[in-house]
Amino acid sequence: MERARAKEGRGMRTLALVIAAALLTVSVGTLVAPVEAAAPPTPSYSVTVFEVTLPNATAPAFSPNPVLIPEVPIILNLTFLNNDNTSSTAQYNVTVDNTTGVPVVWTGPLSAGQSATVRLTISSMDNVTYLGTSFRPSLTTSGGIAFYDAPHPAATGEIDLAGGGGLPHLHTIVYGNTSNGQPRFENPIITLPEVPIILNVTFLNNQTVASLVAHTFTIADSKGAVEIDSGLMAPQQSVSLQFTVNSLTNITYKGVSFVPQAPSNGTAAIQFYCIPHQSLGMLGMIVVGSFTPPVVVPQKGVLLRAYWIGMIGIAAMLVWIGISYFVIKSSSPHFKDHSEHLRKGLP
Ligand SMILES: [Cu+2]
Repeated sequence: MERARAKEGRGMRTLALVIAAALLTVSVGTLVAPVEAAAPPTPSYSVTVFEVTLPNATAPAFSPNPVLIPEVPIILNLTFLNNDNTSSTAQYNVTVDNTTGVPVVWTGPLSAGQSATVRLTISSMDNVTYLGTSFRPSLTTSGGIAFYDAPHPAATGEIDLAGGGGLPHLHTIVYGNTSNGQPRFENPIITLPEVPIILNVTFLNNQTVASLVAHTFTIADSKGAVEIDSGLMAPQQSVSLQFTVNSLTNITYKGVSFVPQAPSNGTAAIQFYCIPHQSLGMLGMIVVGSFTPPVVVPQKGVLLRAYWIGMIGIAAMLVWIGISYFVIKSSSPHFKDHSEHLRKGLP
């Protein structure tokens, strides 16, 4: 009888040890297993590219060119606008070929005033995904992703990574015109992907020749003194101005640096304006980025894996307490089977 009981006690202890070891293994295994982090969302960047044939130009051109993206991977929302005068019958498009010369991205033909947006996931300069298809884009000699207007092959452009190496360079066209009877810049916001940057602005007075309305593209310093000025441009005249935007509070033009005027409403931007129509609201601004960094929503509570580690830990502890109880009880010399108690009439 005593021997059987001792054997039972040993069996109990062995069983307890096996269970404890199993639980410990599970707990440690769960703790050691890496918590997989969710892949960071891809940031997005929106830019509008105009294609226009400027007065006295022999071929249409893209603006801005290059299209600068702040980083890769990125989702580029590229809006393409045929910005020719509505009297033009030319149809433009944006096309991106793969390395074997097959067009993969194509906006379709767009008449003057029409626009289309393509959404490109640029994983790297060698990998672009469009409409679910990944391909290796044709690159320019400077390493940018090449695009062109299929019926007007002289119009070429590229998508480049801003930064790296020397200062990035952005060329853009700003149009002066009349909108709803008011003198206005057609595209009043120049978006820079980053600063410092060399900005080349081609200013075109897009009024009809018959209108006789002249405009300027002007940037003043913080005290209101004119620093960069196109001079009065007659309708359909254009001029290019190049300056370095070191920051939104520092511009270098022709070797002279100055603090540019900011919009009066306090926006972090550089204001530009038309001298004769400033008081009528012919204003524009240069900003940094319509770049949307990925939004990581902070989550309440704990990660599911951490939750289960906790639950398993608590369960393992409770089970271990229970096992300990039986181990201690069965190894005690005072141990009596409960049925023995009952037989003797004890509680
Ligand atoms: Cu004006």
